[in-house]
Amino acid sequence: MKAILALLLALYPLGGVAEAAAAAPLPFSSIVPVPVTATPAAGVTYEITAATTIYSEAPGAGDQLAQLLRRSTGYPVAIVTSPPASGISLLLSGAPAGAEAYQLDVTASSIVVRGNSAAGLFNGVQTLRQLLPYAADSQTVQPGPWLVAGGRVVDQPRYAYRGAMLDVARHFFSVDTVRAYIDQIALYKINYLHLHLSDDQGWRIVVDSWPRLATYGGSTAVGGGPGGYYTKADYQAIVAHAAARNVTIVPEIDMPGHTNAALASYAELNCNGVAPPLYTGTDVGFSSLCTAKELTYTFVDQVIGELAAITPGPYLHIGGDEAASTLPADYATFVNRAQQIVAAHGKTVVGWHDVVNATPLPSTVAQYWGTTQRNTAVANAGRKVIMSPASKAYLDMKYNRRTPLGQTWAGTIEVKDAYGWDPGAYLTGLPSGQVLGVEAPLWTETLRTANDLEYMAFPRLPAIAELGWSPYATHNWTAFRGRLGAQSPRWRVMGVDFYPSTQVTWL
Ligand code: TNX
Repeated sequence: MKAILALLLALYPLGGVAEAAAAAPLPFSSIVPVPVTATPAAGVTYEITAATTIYSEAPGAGDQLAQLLRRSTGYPVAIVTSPPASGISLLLSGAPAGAEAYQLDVTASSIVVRGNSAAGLFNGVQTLRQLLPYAADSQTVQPGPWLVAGGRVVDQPRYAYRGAMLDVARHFFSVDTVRAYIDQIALYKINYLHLHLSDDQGWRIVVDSWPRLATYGGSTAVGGGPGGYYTKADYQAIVAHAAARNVTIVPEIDMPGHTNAALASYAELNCNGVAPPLYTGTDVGFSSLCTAKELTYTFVDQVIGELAAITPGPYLHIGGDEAASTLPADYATFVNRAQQIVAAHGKTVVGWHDVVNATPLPSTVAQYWGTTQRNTAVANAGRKVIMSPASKAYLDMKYNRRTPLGQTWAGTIEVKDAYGWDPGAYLTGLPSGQVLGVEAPLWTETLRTANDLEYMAFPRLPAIAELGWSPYATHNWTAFRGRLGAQSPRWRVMGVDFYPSTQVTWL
């Protein structure tokens, strides 16, 4: 046993990080995404004890931290009504400027998180979580000591939009699986979850005015499985779970292509009035709504209206990608009308970058999914862009040729590739101020289980999260791989499956 430990320490000489197992607090150098400034106070530690209490001016963040600590420490961790002299305080004052900014101060006697909003406090608590011993994420009571390294973190995001996308259409995922994914992405300060709710293989949300969309259009999946769909209550439960973790849901109804499930559910949506069969393969580009029929726009208005009514976030995604079965002029007509409908329901349009081929509204956001750095139509469109280049940010691409899951059409993406680009300078000619942020899409043609999702998302999702949060001046692969390697013990405690890339030294 001793020999194995000595061997491990010789193999992984990561100083403070390796010693964490022997009760030294986790170092500031293990935080992902790397903060703007993190200044350790040498020799100072705070110890969470049976006497530790929490005061919070944003109930959600305080309650969540208390629950986490109660579960794993077994201490009472009471919520108190004024800042404790020796304890944890989450304060809505004294924070650095910025809606999502926070400051974290750890001294020998207290932990203080300051933010200007609940979002700022939530972000600060995520940093604190990463400084807690790995065992703090356990579902059962663990032995202490519960030491937190002393010092100050002052931090704020580079981009307002830091997204993840989950394709629940190709394979359906339960509310519990989506909740778990939200918990995992929130730890890395991802603040938007885009749900791809409809595609050729399945329609996954109840629409009361078109009930067969879910009951028939949602009845299968890639490979012919049973499919499934969310009731409105399910969707609202996801929205609420996300909101409590500073994550805003962006629902997508993909149109006018990727619509076979809808066309199969209602014959009258087809130009020829004949419903095609349900589809369980993985081709793209073969289906289209009938852009010449007025009924199509009634359909879009009712679907978007019902979805907007249960979506508190500002964005509604209309897809618009790979509409190979829609003539270009019809595509423009359709997208232009669809975005007016979204606007009439009070939401801002997001569309895959193909929508620049129509006449995007000034507020329409284009999501770039290309595989190259050159796309002048997108760069010159004068619209905000979310960066999801498929050859960098697509979590469904294989890590290498031997990866059992995933696809390769945009290449293979190792951790270093996922990390190795600058969202602010990637698309040639796009002014850096036009970049709204980044998003890591997870398409699920080949993914069926929660484990499959985790294996493809981790460790690349934290890489994309860091590109979205941290100032580019901090970009450094060697430092990043060290921080990333320090995450794996927490993933093991949380039960998160991950790809143990050989590019990273895992603890
Ligand atoms: C392309 S990128 C698609 C999706 C597929 C994905 C698989 C984009 C907007 N559309 O329909 O699921 O590739 O990687």
